[in-house]
Amino acid sequence: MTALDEVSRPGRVAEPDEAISLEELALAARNHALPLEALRYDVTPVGLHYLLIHYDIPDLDADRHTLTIDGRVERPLTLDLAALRERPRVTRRVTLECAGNGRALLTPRPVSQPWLSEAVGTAEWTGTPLAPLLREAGVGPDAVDVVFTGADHGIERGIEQDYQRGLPVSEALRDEVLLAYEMNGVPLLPQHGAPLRLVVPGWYGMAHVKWLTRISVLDREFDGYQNAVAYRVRTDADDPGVPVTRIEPRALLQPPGFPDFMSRTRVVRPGPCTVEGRAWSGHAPVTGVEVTTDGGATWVPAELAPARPGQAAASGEAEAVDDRWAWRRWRYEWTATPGRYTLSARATDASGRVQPIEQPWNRGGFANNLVQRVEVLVAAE
Ligand SMILES: Nc1nc2c(c(=O)[nH]1)N[C@H]1C(S)=C(S)[C@@H](COP(=O)(O)O)O[C@H]1N2
Ligand SMILES: [Mo]
Repeated sequence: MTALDEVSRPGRVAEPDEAISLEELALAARNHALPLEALRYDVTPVGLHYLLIHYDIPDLDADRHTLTIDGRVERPLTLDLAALRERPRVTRRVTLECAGNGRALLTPRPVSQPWLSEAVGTAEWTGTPLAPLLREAGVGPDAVDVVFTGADHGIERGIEQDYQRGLPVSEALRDEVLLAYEMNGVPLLPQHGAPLRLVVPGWYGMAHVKWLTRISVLDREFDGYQNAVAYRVRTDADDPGVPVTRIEPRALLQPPGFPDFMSRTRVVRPGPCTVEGRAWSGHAPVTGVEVTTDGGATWVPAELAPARPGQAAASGEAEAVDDRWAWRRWRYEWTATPGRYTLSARATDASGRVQPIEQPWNRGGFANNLVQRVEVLVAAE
């Protein structure tokens, strides 16, 4: 036992009737989700985008910030923000989702940031592609992983660390991976990684390292905490598990009608009711969304909005914005008759993955894409 262990908790799963603790509430109050009504926006307004910060937002000065590329490269590089901004500029519309989304709804509940179903958002990220920079630095033929280091520092499960994530070199060299300095056409806000973050389209949030200071190429697999200990799908504490990578398909409903303050149950008036929402997957394009209004007894296809590659950018970019990695809108016309209902939607993608209706449980509560349940009361005044 070290001194740090005294203030740091081991990973654990809640007891059967254990309520959410003040520690979990403290995390939830810092790290907010997307208000579900904000699913109405194609691009999530910056302040409504979900947030996940392991430690503290670091105190960084954009004018003095530098990025170093080193490790197994022929020519290590150090660039400031001005140099990065002079490089080719690209905007991509990308849906980000936290790997722990849905955790608090699992039984038993893994104790960590207690997300419900809405740790998601879509932004237009502007920056410069990473691959040309790595090629300029000269990635060695023996490269295995690329490690991205953030300026934030803390302790997790007794281990003091800078936030660091390794990415396989083949993923780091994908055309779509960006070093982003703007979000929705404005400089990154402090909470989203200012002045520089990584964006890895298709991957769960933990890969998109914020407050980026260093990129190091390794000739071996990165064995740092966030890859080797956290972010692994394990059935029990001794299971080495498999790494969390790409986003599993998910559909969310923009809850219809209006809510009760405490229960969040929706009240809908009898008659025609448009049930709509968004669906996404980091593996392959979404190919279908089905809706149930009877708690899962019957599923009916929703209408999926066309994928619109090349649509005009909300960020005011002259060039068309690539939205292959962004969520798609879907809708279903429901005729609501008085009664109580549980509404759900489930997404399927082109890889054949379908959202499960049984919880995909694992110890960390990762990549859980169990269908959302929205309780609705259809009642006249
Ligand atoms: N440096 C650093 N990068 C980070 C994190 C962090 O705590 N520190 N959190 C990660 C996680 S777990 C998620 S889900 C996303 C959240 O990005 P957002 O807050 O911009 O939505 O950032 C990722 N990048
Ligand atoms: Mo996350």
